[in-house]
Amino acid sequence: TDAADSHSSAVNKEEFEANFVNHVEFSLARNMYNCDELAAYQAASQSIRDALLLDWSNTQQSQTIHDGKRVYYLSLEFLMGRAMDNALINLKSRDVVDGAMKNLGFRLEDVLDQEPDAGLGNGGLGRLAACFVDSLSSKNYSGWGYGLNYQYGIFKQKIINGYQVETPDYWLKYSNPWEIDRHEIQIPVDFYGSVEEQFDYKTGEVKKIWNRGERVLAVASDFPIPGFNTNNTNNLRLWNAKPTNEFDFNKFNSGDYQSSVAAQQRAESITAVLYPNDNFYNGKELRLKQQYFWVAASLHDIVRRFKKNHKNDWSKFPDKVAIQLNDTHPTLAVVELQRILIDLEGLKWDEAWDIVTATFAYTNHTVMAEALEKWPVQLVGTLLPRHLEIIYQINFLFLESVSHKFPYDDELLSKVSIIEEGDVKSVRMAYLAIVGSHKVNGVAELHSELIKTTIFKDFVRVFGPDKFTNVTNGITPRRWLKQANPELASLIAEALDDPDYEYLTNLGKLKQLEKFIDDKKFLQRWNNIKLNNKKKLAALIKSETGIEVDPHVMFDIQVKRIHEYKRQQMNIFAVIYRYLRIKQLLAEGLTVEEIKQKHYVAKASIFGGKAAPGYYMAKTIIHLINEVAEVINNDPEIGNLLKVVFVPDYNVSKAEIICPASDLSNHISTAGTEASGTSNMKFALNGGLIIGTVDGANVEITREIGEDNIFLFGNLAESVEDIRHKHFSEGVTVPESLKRVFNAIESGTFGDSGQYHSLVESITNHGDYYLVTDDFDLFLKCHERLEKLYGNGTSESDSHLENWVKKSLLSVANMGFFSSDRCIDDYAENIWNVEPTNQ
Ligand code: DL6
Repeated sequence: TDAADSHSSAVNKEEFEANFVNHVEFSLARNMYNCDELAAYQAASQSIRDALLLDWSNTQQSQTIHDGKRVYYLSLEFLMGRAMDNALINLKSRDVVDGAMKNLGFRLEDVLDQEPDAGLGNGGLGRLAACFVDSLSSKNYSGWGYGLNYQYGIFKQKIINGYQVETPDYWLKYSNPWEIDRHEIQIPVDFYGSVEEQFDYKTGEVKKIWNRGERVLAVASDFPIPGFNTNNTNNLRLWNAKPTNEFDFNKFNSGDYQSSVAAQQRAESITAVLYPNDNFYNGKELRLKQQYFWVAASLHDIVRRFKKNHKNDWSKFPDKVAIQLNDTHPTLAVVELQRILIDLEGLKWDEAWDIVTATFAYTNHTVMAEALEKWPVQLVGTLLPRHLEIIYQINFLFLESVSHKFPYDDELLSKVSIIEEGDVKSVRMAYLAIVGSHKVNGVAELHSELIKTTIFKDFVRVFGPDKFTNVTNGITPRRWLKQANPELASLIAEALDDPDYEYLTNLGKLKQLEKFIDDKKFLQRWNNIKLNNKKKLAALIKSETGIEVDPHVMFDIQVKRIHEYKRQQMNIFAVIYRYLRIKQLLAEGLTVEEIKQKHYVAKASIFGGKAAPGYYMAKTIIHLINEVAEVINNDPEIGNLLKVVFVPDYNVSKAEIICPASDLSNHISTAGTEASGTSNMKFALNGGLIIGTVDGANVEITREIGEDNIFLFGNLAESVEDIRHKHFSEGVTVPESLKRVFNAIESGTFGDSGQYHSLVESITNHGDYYLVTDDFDLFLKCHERLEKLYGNGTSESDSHLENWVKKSLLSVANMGFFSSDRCIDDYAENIWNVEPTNQ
């Protein structure tokens, strides 16, 4: 089915084999007799990369000649995962390379397994960026990503004695065959120094001169991003920080050669490591340096490219350039472009500002207060003195316009001011991003409504509602269906009579699957694929943890970053409750079989996810899960009725095995806290059902697939504030069910209870901010309901097909909306004003 004709660079078997041998001998300086799997991976990826480069350079050339508008997606995180399998799929060359590798004496699967994940992101935000660059290429847009080439990506998580231990992820250990080092692209980036005023006698104006302090170089590494079924191959440009050749001559002359070199080496620390926080602002100076380094380099690159074609015709800039700010991390780009235009290019403030605001748009990914960036004025002023002045000027003019529109409303002025007064005067980055952009979007309908009524409500008054819009997130079906679940993707291709997998760029076609709803044979094939995927996950679990899970039991999965708002604690409390009940039923004389018949289906509760290294509560939750697993998995009475697993080091490659293997997955955040979620989409697209709260994109998933095909529970976002208030004024009421759980924890059933005190007390004594007590029984009830539908025991029974597998089929059939291709079209039409190029 690898119809490769639509790719000029599709891999040809003989050429690939010859190229492979050539790379083994001349790039790796080895020979075929001592070529191990790692070398085979490197030679194979270099051969595939050679093929990609043809499309890549043709694309860049034709985009330059065409001179259309280009989109630049600025993201501090691109959680790409592995590249080789994805490239083979998008080039439609997987079968060819599979055959070639066999001829060369290798199994493609083993070779693919050698590739380290490019873990340049924390979670949803970074993975979204990765899906977006895939869709930009696949939908024939001219679009580049800009980010940082961290030497250390997200840490590797080990579980030792039940605790998370972080180890560094030096993913570039064996060099990276997918990156093209552009040593010739070096952009100087300056920090510190001071601002000087110079009077220009000719114009009578005062010019601001930034006398820089430290300078570092931004050196580009490029990653070709192939599209599916098209030659369009965009570029992801990631910057590396390098020292300049300047020596600190004072130190050098005074004989302190060592420290002068050390200072130079410090430059590289800017891109050394990804900050491992998800949904949390931690205010480190090096992080602010990373942000400026990245946006300065990217903007100078963009401006240079613009000037090549358009010289100083600045009014055209927004017709040629759209820049999307992925969260507030790149907000300094707004200030930097204004600085370039007024200080370096000599434009007047207003003319420059119109260009800036027409160019930028901003995506918000969270309403959580602790995630919103607020950089201390003092820090910004020291690191970037000229930028701070410009921020003050932006704020001054903005507040002036607000007071024109709303005279005498001082309260409003202080509410919308970009500068927050207080003990630590700071720059509210989200406000700066709003003021500097022409559009602001949230990432799911509920979230986009919430930002308008909570954190940004005053800005809706100031700018009117039209500036605020929604683009519901999506995922790329190339990676999250074809690559992760080849068997299901192939069954769908067969069912849709679509041997070329065109549906992968037209995901609405999945709807046609509905006609198989009463086809028992089809449902059985569907269900067998699920079973095979569960077997693969069971094998992964066995190899990673030693725990044996029976693939015939229900797989109930929650994998995502560990966060109190995502409520893994509620899930593990429910597991404990179930265990206590089972023990009670056994004590009353029931057998395991009887319990399965009458009470509980046999299941494995599978968890995974990283906790930020400094997030104590999240680490406590991981520890509790592991201790509960230890007790339950070693209880000889329980059999396969209940197993608990924590899969260590959850990452993109593991998600590709885990998402296709769920019967049920958990998306159970406190209503109003999860902006969108994207793993909910990955699980549903792979035929797993969802248990979830009315939060984030669960709302739209429900609308698309139908409320009969999803299990929703819990208090709604609109009640959350009132409930919190009630907790505060009347205290928290712990339901009986949860009391039993807390008693078990406190009596030491899962090890020293002292280690869980803060977790339990955050609920019982500190206001239960995430509403665990309010949603716990609803969660249990919802489980009862869904387990009846799942059927007792085996997953092959007729009732299981009728009540469960049909829902699985209907979910997949209606998930077309959640392709990231749809998001990109939406952004293109409503925010960027760009059209696809002709291919
Ligand atoms: O939009 C992508 C992703 C959403 O799916 C998640 O719901 C949301 O939590 C996440 N937000 C962040 C915000 N962090 N910062 N900074 O990661 O975005």
